[in-house]
Amino acid sequence: MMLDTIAALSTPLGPGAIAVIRISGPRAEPILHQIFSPYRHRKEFESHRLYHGEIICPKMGTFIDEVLVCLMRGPHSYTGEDVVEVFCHGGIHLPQKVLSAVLSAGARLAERGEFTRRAFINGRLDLSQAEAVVDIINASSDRGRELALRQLKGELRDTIQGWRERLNHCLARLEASIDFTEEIKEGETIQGLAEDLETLQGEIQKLARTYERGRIFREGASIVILGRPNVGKSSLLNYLLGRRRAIVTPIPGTTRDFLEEMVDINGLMVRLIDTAGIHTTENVLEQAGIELVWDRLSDAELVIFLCDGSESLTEVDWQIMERIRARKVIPVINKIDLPLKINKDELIGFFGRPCVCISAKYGTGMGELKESIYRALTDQKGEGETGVAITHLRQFECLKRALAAISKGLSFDLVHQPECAAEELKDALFALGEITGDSVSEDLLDIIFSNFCVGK
Ligand SMILES: Nc1nc2c(ncn2[C@@H]2O[C@H](COP(=O)(O)OP(=O)(O)OP(=O)(O)O)[C@@H](O)[C@H]2O)c(=O)[nH]1
Ligand SMILES: [Mg+2]
Repeated sequence: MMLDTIAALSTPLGPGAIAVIRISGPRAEPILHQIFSPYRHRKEFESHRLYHGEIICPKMGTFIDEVLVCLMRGPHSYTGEDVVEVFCHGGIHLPQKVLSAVLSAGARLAERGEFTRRAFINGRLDLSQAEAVVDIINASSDRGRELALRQLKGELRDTIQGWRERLNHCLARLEASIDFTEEIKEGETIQGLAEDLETLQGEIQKLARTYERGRIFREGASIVILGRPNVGKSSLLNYLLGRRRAIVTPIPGTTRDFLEEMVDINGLMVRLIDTAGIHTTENVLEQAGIELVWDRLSDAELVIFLCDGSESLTEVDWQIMERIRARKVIPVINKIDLPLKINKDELIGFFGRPCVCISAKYGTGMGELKESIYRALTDQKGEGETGVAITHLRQFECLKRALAAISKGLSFDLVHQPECAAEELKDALFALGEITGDSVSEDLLDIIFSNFCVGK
């Protein structure tokens, strides 16, 4: 039972037409009566209706702003408690004046994520949905937003809850076999149990494998365009960006430093990095630029290896290829508008994957390149997602722990050591419960909700 009433500004402070102040808790409605004077006299407010009127300072009785207010009585509100939202004029000064009035009428300033934390505690959201709320606010791409919305609808929660029910059933069968009686023969209740657990293990593994993709949808990815001088790296960056950001000239060694730009690739936000052409040089400035390329490469998710199709692969091309062999690479042949001299098969043979042919100057092959980038980063075609995916390291760690516990459980002789196996299944249940928040400590909640903004 939560007794205090919290309030916060739910929109960013700054110039804007409207700001929203949110109040939640048992005193939300009395506070509304104290600070709000409706233009049409009324004693009671109906839930989920907008009212027009004035905010009055509860101490001085002075007029603060003309506003709209809405009372949403619990449990039919975001937090599950009585909630009031005040829509006042935006700006820097005014919303703070309205908030001060609310606070002096008896509310306390909310902490980060406290509204959502209350929604979680009141069972309006599970923890995976609460995490999705932050992801929606922070989403920088269509795919990231789609995935967060699906998580908010409860797809991940439903999947996890289904698994917990099945695990609970397995546990019950194991426990029945521990105290088997005359009627139940030894081992009878656990027939087929190992197979059931293995099936479950397979499903959990499948979800765990979506983490890399989910993370990239949520956070985006870095892609380095790599190649020797003059192959068209900066032209490619410019084309994908849709503007002339990088200098392009026929002079090899035009790009000295690296350039980073955010680009939307089929709904995925990626950081595209144009680099200095790799070659052997005595020039200290160029050497420094080339060193930076290798630095940037270390934390990139994908490398676009660009070569010039109007020339054969050179010594330097081969040296670069050798160095990126172990990385996730898309080999790309540029300048296909010119007569081709490059031996495509050598490139395909080396990387063991198809190469994409483009003309960065004329835009040929860009659709295919974007599709390849999307697929390489997500292991999927770019036409909308199917199935649930996890997006947070925390969720991934919980799945790993559940998998380890099930494996350990299966390593026991289920007929003769059912107690040992049962202990492991309990651990697996606990780990899965941490994803939805069924089993979670206050400390963990503090960490999760500290990532929220105030007012959410
Ligand atoms: N014909 C043709 N020329 C291209 C194409 N792409 C780039 N070029 C030309 O190739 C030259 C080098 O292009 P850049 O984009 O500056 O090449 P870069 O790889 O960034 O070169 P550095 O910065 O020196 O490493 C320019 O003259 C471009 O116009 C293409 O698809 N076809
Ligand atoms: Mg360049």
